Amino acid sequence: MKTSKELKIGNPPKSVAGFKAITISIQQILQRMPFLKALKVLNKLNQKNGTDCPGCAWPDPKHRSKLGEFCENGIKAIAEEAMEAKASPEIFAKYSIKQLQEQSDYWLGQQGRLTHPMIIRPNETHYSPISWDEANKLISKELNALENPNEAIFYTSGRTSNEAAFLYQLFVRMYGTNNLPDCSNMCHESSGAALSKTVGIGKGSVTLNDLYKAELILIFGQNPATNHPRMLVALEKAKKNGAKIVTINPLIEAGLLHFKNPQTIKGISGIGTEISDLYLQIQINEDVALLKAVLIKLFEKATLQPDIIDQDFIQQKTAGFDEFKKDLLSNNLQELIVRTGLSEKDIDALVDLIADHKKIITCWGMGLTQHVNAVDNIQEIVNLLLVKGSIGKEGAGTCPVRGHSNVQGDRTMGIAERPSKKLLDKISENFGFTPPKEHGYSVVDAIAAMHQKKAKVFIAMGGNFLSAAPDTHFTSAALSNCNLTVHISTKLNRSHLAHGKTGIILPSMGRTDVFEVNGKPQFITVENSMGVVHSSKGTLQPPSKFVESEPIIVANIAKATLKNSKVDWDFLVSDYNNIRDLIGKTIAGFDNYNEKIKNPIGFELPNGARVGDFNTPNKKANFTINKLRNEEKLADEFIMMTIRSHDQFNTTIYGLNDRYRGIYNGRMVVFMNAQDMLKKGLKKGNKVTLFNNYNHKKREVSNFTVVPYNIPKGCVATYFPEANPLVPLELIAHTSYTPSSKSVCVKII
Ligand SMILES: Nc1nc2c(c(=O)[nH]1)N[C@H]1C(S)=C(S)[C@@H](COP(=O)(O)OP(=O)(O)OC[C@H]3O[C@@H](n4cnc5c(=O)[nH]c(N)nc54)[C@H](O)[C@@H]3O)O[C@H]1N2
Ligand SMILES: Nc1nc2c(c(=O)[nH]1)N[C@H]1C(S)=C(S)[C@@H](COP(=O)(O)OP(=O)(O)OC[C@H]3O[C@@H](n4cnc5c(=O)[nH]c(N)nc54)[C@H](O)[C@@H]3O)O[C@H]1N2
Ligand code: SF4
Ligand SMILES: [Mo]
Repeated sequence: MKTSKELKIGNPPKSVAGFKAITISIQQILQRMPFLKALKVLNKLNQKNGTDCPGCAWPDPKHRSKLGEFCENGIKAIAEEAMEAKASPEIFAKYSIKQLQEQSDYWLGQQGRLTHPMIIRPNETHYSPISWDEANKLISKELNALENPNEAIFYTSGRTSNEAAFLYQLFVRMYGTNNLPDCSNMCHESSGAALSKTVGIGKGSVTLNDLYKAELILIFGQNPATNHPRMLVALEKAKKNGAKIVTINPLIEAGLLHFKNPQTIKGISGIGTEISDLYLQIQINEDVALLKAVLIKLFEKATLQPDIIDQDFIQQKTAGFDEFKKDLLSNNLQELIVRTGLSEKDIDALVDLIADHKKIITCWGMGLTQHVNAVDNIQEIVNLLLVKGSIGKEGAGTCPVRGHSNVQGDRTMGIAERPSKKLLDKISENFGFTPPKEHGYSVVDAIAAMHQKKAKVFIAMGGNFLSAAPDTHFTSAALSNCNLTVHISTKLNRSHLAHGKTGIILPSMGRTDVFEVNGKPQFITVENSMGVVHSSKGTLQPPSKFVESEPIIVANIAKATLKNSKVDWDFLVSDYNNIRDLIGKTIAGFDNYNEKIKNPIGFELPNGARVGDFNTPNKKANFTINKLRNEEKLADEFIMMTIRSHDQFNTTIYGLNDRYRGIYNGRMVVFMNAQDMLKKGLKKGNKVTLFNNYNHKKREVSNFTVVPYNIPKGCVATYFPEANPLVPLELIAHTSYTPSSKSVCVKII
């Protein structure tokens, strides 16, 4: 990829995937590795007893396609992880930190896999190699020098396996803190908070089979063609079975219009499926207004057709209905409709579909979870499902579509800054120590604590904390304040360049790497977005003999750090079955883990909401009263959402195109409504600065190119992470503390 090419602004296509997805995937992988290596890894990708795709958390169907059970972005994820290039010590000797900081995220990724543990000591300009032993000693020394274990922070990103995550949280709690912020804090935390409170489980309730059986599927704030491409295969199947699909999204996302399935001859030859029957181009963060308007209209309609509401379900299974309905009806319907920016006719069409169907699934992504009132968004969705009795039965329920391939598993394994009493009791029972009860830092708290020098050691199990977090410059200063930063990583990224006084990078194996302990091949396990746990093993030789697997990295840090540890870390990592035995004893649903995992399609974890068993304190599904968006926006401001392009996985930039939005060779763009552009005297291709003034602090990014786009007036979109310097640390969702990175007020000049 030559970055010197000029930005090209074209038209978004009317259809996605098809033959082009295949050719682009092949191109991407062959740019990064030889043909035979590519064949070897793809042959096992998402197959039974094969390698779990390191991309998103979309589940695998029971029957796997012979044409390959993966998508274009799965191939890109594999290509990026298993690429031939190596970020070896020579690269670090050649470039100083300052020089590396000047490079793009794309360039950093293209340097290849990390091969050696590296260190940068106080006042040094370059990273240099260090032995594992020395690195572990140094980490242990810094951790043990802290006055209080709460001065250390242990971040996790969602690619980490169940085994590594379990050991990591155990080590951190034995060390003495619950400071376990996780990438979910920036992602589906709002879903977890809303769903635990309302239906008693912080995960979705549906399975793939439910999607195939649904009559109506509502897709809120999600772009599956890019972020969960095989979801389109499931949606295609649902449509074939008669389901209607409604999309609620400020942007027209091409993949939600029309899909040509590249896993079928029909799709390759150009015949596809219309996905959305109704497309509602809502104003950013007015989903609560839409849901309230829909519910009011549904109740109006029910006066003539009472059976469109499930009275029996409401009576037997729920609590709080009367208060909810009273509050709902106190809203002014016309005001709600105006807020959404939608026509009443479109809202009526949605109401008719909801009234006419009994099996409804709501899917959602970051378009709902990253707002100040994100938890309200999801709770209002639950209200709708409860009114319809559309949860706890086949073909109906909640479907928060998770991001990272094992983000749900990491949480299940106990990566939680606010752990449940049940988990802590089990840990205490099984491991003979009293784990800390005090809540730890979430991502935003962790940044504030490092900035205030209340936290002094930062350790990251994967991820790219600096680029993923809000308020990039503030976060960078926070990390640099630390005495020690440690990144357990597969690839070089920007977080490594905002190191503490001492910075360490520990090179980790990834999903595609094959590994043995004492000559015995090992596998790891993961949980997908629908609560199915299955095994995964790699097929490729790791990039160097100095690269270690995550469980072994954790065990060695734990061994070096903990004095008189009651856990035999060497025994645990001598065979990963030993770790799974302990998980089985500690985490609900994992009894007989080593037996159950032998099933090539894995096993389903218990899920009360799926069967209508609501594990809330009152054992009912709870209606809630939810807030509308109430942040101020000045007349000359826009609401900005930060979204993903088709050529990235979070902060990993695969390339500079976003072909489903017609963008080529660039990422510094701002998508704007043409009428807004006219009003501001802006033309396609103009360069602008975006800024805001939250809490009287100016945050700014410049040199963004204006792109006219089909987006509601008053709304703009930019790419994450380029626009993250504009997201204020303090703009967070209530209850979940998730950064509000989908509704940031900005001015444009
Ligand atoms: N290829 C690829 N796959 C990925 C990722 C990746 O970066 N690349 N990331 C992974 C991760 S960690 C995650 S969490 C998921 C993310 O998957 P998505 O949730 O699909 O991610 P986003 O790109 O953030 O897109 C959010 C969508 O929400 C819409 N939206 C924004 N604001 C609002 C709003 O107020 N209301 C409504 N109704 N819609 C809104 C946007 O227009 C956009 O279509 O994908 C995962 N999969
Ligand atoms: N403005 C804005 N900000 C956002 C978002 C947004 O929509 N808008 N989305 C948020 C969301 S949903 C999420 S999930 C976060 C993502 O936040 P993170 O999970 O922290 O970020 P990633 O970009 O996924 O992390 C990529 C890095 O992980 C490392 N890595 C990859 N695979 C492995 C592995 O197998 N093992 C180890 N040890 N390391 C590995 C590599 O070094 C790579 O550079 O970002 C959030 N930030
Ligand atoms: S849908 Fe997600 S998990 Fe499946 S192959 Fe594509 S990126 Fe990988
Ligand atoms: Mo995510």
